Amino acid sequence: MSYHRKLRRRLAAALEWSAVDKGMVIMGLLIPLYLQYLLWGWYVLAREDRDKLVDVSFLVGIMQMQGVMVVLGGLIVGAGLLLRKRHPDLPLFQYVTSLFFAASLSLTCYGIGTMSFPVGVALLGTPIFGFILIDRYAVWLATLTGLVLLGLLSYASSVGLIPYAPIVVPPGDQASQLFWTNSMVFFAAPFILVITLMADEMLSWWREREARIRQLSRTDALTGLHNRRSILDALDQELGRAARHGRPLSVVILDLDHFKRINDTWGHPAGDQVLRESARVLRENVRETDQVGRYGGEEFMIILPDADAAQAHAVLERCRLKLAGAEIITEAQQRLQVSASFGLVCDMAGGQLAHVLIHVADEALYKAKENGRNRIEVGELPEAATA
Ligand code: GH3
Ligand code: MG
Ligand code: MG
Repeated sequence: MSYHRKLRRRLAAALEWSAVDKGMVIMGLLIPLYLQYLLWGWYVLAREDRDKLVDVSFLVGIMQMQGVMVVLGGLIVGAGLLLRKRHPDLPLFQYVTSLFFAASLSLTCYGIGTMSFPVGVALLGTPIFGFILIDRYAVWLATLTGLVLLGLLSYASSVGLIPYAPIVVPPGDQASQLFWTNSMVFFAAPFILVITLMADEMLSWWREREARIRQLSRTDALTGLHNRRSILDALDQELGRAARHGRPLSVVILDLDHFKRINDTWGHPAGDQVLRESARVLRENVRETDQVGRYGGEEFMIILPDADAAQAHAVLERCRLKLAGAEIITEAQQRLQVSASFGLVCDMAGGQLAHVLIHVADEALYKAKENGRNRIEVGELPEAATA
């Protein structure tokens, strides 16, 4: 398995993690974020032109607050480590961590302006991330809290109660403009990267899983053929196509002969193997465009598009002979043989209803059984239906 697929599997597994572990993921993302901001702060403080770029006293104040957030975050992580063992499914932990995430980030973001690019990215992106991973009510609560806080801060600065973006010294020259553009990208980048990657991986994984589930829901587990639902869907589709193009369509129901005897004599697992082998023989002896399904216990349906009765009969005769001639060796090294009886019906111009065709094929199958089994009988469509 490629490294990428492994990573996707691991990320997908995170969906099944306990509530506390999911909360820990949030803290695992938040704390490095604060360290990133602190690093930025130290870098700016170390610059000679810092007074042209930032309001140093506000920056130091915000950095102190971020330091406090890291310590608080550490305490929450400590609590998580304790809870993980004893109450791994405590939903409260997700609420606490996501609220802490939203509230502390909103306050921190105030420094660079509540209407800035990183705030927009975080406000839109984090709930997406949250909805994928954690309890949706926790995400709603955190998002609304963040919105209210940002709204209050914006309002307070718009009426002059507090300054807007107090860290930022309005860019005077090109160099400080560039500095602030780069800084905003630097603040937004982790959100963009993590959220885009996470969304891509999760959605790809869901698409893969959906395709797998759809495949499973249409496949018979024992034989790998279409299951009953799927072969009946295929019949409806092929009937529609035959009617549109005025082409013939043949339908066959076949039933293994004396199958109960095989089960009774050799056991159910041997019976299962006979079913698997029969399915393989049928699949290998029809055309690529024909469809084979397991219609019932030991009954199969074959749909042969574009085949009139004579052509279908030829295909089925080959299937019948191959099946009767096959020697099936069971796991216990018993050699078994099986035959089948076939009921065929052909709709010459594709205007029939599925249930009519099935009924006629069933009757032909019954006749094949009556006439000695291991044979093909062709059913006649009722007069009204052929008209
Ligand atoms: P006939 O020639 O008239 O069709 O006789 P038969 O014995 O084949 O017919 P019957 O309908 O009496 O028996 C069908 C048997 O198929 C009964 C059931 O136990 C068996 N069967 C159905 N599904 C499965 C399966 O998935 N595995 C196995 N091993 N047996 C199955
Ligand atoms: Mg049978
Ligand atoms: Mg049967």
